[in-house]
Amino acid sequence: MGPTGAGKSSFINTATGNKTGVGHELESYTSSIQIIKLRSLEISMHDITFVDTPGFDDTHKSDIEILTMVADWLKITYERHVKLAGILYFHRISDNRMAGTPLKNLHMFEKLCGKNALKNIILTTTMWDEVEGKTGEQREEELKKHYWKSMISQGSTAMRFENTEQSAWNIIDAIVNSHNERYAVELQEELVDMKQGLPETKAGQELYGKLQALVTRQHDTLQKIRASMKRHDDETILNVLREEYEDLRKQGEATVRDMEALKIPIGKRLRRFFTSRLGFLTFRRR
Ligand SMILES: Nc1nc2c(ncn2[C@@H]2O[C@H](COP(=O)(O)OP(=O)(O)OP(=O)(O)O)[C@@H](O)[C@H]2O)c(=O)[nH]1
Ligand SMILES: [Mg+2]
Repeated sequence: MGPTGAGKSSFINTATGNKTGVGHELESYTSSIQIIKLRSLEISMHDITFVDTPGFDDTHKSDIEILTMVADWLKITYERHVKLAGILYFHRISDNRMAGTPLKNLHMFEKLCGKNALKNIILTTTMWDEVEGKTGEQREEELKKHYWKSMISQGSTAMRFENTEQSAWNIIDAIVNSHNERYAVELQEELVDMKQGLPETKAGQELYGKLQALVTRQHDTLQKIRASMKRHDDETILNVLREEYEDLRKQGEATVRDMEALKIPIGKRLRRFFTSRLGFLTFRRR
């Protein structure tokens, strides 16, 4: 698992010698859960099943759609008594800051895993060839000291993927050879054992909180744009503001749809604000 473009599919391809499923555009690539099976003795002594997931912040799918997809797969496999041997969580060491997408992804991932499964997680850094000098090591230290600290203290391990077959297998072997007990991820227990709906789970709640905050932020920004549109008469500025406004309004609409899909209550006032074109038309008339 991990953000879009972190190198999840590339890792599996490098390990298995497969050539498919890697993205080369700026857009996210893997759009559904992919299963890649490796029979014992092909490369390893064990039967290994790789599960490739689409990253959050996909260009085509909303976070809700991705979480629903991952949750469905985790639920079905757990109902069949299959537990994951380990989870690799991918992070690009070439990312120069830990904000927005990578951070949001990590929070969601932690919620989805829960405590027990953290022991079988390898925080895998990629894109080492994209960083120069000591930059990679410094970022790795920063991740271990700060963002990954609690996961590592609860048993997760950090490893580097150096984009070679050998390096991929060092990481896989760390899981296969550890003989750690297999744990259900918390989301599986919540969905199956506790019979919770996705919105009630910790991962669902994490997304819920994010959506609420997003709607409020969009609402505030739109209000500000509205006010400045009323003040400025310059056509160029107005056009820029109109574009920004329209962009936000579309995002707002999509967020409202996501919240409805999760059956999250959203205030009537906010729903009307995003779904009606009234506000926009009012500016046009000026
Ligand atoms: N330079 C460099 N490029 C890499 C490395 N690993 C992956 N890439 C490239 O990064 C891009 C994205 O890789 P993917 O494997 O498709 O990423 P993903 O995590 O599967 O992305 P989604 O399917 O969108 O969630 C591809 O163009 C890869 O060739 C690496 O270690 N170094
Ligand atoms: Mg992929």
